[in-house]
Amino acid sequence: MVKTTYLILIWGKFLNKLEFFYNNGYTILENIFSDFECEEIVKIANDLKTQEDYVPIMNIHNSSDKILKFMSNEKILEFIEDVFKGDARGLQTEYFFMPPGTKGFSPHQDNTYVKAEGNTFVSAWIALTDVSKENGGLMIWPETHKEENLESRQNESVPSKNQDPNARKMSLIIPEKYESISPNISKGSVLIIHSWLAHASNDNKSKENRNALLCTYIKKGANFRSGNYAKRQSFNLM
Ligand SMILES: O=C(O)CCC(=O)C(=O)O
Repeated sequence: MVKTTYLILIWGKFLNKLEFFYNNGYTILENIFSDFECEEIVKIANDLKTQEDYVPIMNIHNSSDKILKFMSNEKILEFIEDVFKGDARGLQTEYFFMPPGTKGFSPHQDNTYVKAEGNTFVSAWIALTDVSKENGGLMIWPETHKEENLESRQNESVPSKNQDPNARKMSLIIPEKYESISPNISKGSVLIIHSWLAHASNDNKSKENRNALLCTYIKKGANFRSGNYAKRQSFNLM
């Protein structure tokens, strides 16, 4: 009986997260990875880094089975497959070192680029260090996913050192009624982002790297745009 009550409580907690996600366009899955696991991923990325600068590594899962396994985490997949109501496959990864002074991404919606239909595409942004507004944490505009495809305008100044070359080219035009928040996310926790949620990142004003791994998922069989820079490809998870 105690066991059944416990299971119902856990189930209820999980259902609430899903409901929260549908209403707000995001949710945070707390403490999914240990400090040790996060540090292992940071070390893999640092060892894979070949160039002098800290430009993010696109599709880092292609160079490391550990990262593929990391993104195949059972709790993340369980949540995402509940959103999809079907099987998930990997789509893209990007590793961010974000050293001190790096400028953040401009506001955008991931699905502007991926062009997936309905609930068939979701992003999971994994904090590998404790993140806040101060050190480049994400800025999100809750409920903007309900607007679906918003317009963007071209930014005037584009270049930014140690950043994805597309990170600051365009800025989403977000209706004034939405307010942004910059949630603190602890190392090893995961921000699940709806395909149409408006988000950006703060500049890193701290003295340390802001390490994070973006993992994106597509529902099995769903269509998507591959993209010239991201070169998305649906792949099997572990
Ligand atoms: O990690 C970041 O600073 C932003 C990542 C992001 O928003 C994205 O890749 O869509």
